[in-house]
Amino acid sequence: MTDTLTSPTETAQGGEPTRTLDAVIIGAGVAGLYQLHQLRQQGLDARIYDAASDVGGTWFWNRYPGARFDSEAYIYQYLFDEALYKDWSWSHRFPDQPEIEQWLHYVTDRLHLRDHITFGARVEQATYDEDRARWTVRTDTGEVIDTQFFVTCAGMLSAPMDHLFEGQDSFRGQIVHTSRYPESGLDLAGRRVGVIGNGATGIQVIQTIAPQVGHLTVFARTPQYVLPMKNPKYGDAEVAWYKGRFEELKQNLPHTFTGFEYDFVHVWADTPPERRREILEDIYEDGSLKLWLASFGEMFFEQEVNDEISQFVREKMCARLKDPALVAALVPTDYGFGTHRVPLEMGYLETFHRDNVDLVSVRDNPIARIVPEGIELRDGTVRELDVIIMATGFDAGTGALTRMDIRGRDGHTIKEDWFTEIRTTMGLMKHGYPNLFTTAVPLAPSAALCNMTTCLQQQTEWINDCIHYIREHGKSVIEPTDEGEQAWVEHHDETANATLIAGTTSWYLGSNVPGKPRRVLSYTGGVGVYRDKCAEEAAEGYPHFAIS
Ligand code: NA7
Repeated sequence: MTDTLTSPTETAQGGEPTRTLDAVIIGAGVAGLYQLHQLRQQGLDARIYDAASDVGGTWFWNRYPGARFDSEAYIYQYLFDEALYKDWSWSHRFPDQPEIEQWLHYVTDRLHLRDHITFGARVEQATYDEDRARWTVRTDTGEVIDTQFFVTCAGMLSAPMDHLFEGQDSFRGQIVHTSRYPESGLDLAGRRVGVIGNGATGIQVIQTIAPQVGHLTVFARTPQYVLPMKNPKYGDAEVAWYKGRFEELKQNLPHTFTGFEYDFVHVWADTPPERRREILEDIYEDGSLKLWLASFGEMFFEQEVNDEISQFVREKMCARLKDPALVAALVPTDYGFGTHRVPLEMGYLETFHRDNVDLVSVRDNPIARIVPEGIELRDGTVRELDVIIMATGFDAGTGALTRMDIRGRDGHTIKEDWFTEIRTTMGLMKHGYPNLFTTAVPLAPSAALCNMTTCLQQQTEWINDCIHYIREHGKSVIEPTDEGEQAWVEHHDETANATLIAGTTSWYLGSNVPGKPRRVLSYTGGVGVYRDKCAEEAAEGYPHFAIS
């Protein structure tokens, strides 16, 4: 373990460091907390830096009305410690943000992590010094950290798309992105509120605030396939039931296709047509993401299967909508079910039947600008508003790191590299950036298609084992080879391009960010397969990496 006193060594860009560490971790969310715990357990002087004022990551920032899980709480869990799992009891199947935030406080305190986290410090810059084989990491609070390992646990959906419209600053009312919603909330009672966006976030906001506001105007562009959530309260019996399944979940979750407890058990081709409908009806009634993640796997690969399942979901949605204009604006017809992120909802569609709610389809008449009074559309009409809530999404997977200045070997910068082409080695490292480890970045399931706790535990454990291996073998530096990275990128693309997702347009391919190179962000070979490939790489002594 190195000393945390100021080192006399010069840092990469000159100047003495204010602190010397073995490992800097960015982010005190699900991944960062567990990474810190593991690295400290193996004896490293590791520290988290986080711009937030407390732990939580995604669950710190996303405190908008209605924010909640749509993974079942008992699987959105750490499974490395049975007592940690069993000593926390969830109140609902899909709890809300305040409870999730409290759970992460519980984890932090149980693992005694708080003293090893610097809050309120955003990492802005990091430079790799090849001669010293060390990183210099700089924060916006003036800390300069000299570290051997640099691990980013900065979240896949943490860089908000919050400056999208001309005139945003001219708005006379309040304007807020969902991931920057104030902790004290906003007073919406009696006010004219506009929500831009109807992705998973917008849907949660819309259904929650509609009864609270004076008038709600929803600006929706692309319709979403939605599934109704069933969210029972958990009493002692339910809590005992899921806790009793700890071992089973621990064995099962890491090996399913998406890190959920359920998997694709039905095969369309082997199922008689009348039975298919029964299966879909049955799974639909579960009130979870099961219809998407555990019905017929062929829906991701075969257009005809996808067409039939899409039609099933459309029928369910249409049956709940009274007005053909709402059907036209809210029910998707030009992409297939499951090829975009599927949101769970509670009364979202019925919200549009309320007298105080208006739907403005901005597909053919887009938002032109924000003006002092509200939102102006291309046809010149202005919707007057007191509050605008931007549920406009994130620069997913890459944004957290491209918004920092990260400089690797030979003048490589993450920003330039990923604006040219998005490449990683298994989403865990990147050629040109020795000793930089990444989580929740592209080309791994944790970039989108995963129950995040399952994937982040696996990634941080892989990183921890890798660092252990290097130290145990008397080595100090690891970096993926160019050929190794190329092999992973080719495998990723081959797998992704076989899916129907590859032909769509959403944040899954970075299409929501101007200039972002197009690539399916998430590895689509499955969580279990990905895990096996990562484990194989380690077991074989990291053949796609150079270690020195
Ligand atoms: P999403 O799913 O990226 O949704 C963003 C929404 O904002 C979506 O409806 C967009 O419409 C809309 N949007 C973005 N820009 C505009 C403009 N310029 N005009 C009108 N509408 C716009 O983000 P979420 O936060 O909902 O969800 C992200 C993930 O967080 C989610 O999948 C969960 O995993 C948690 P578009 O679809 O682009 O037409």
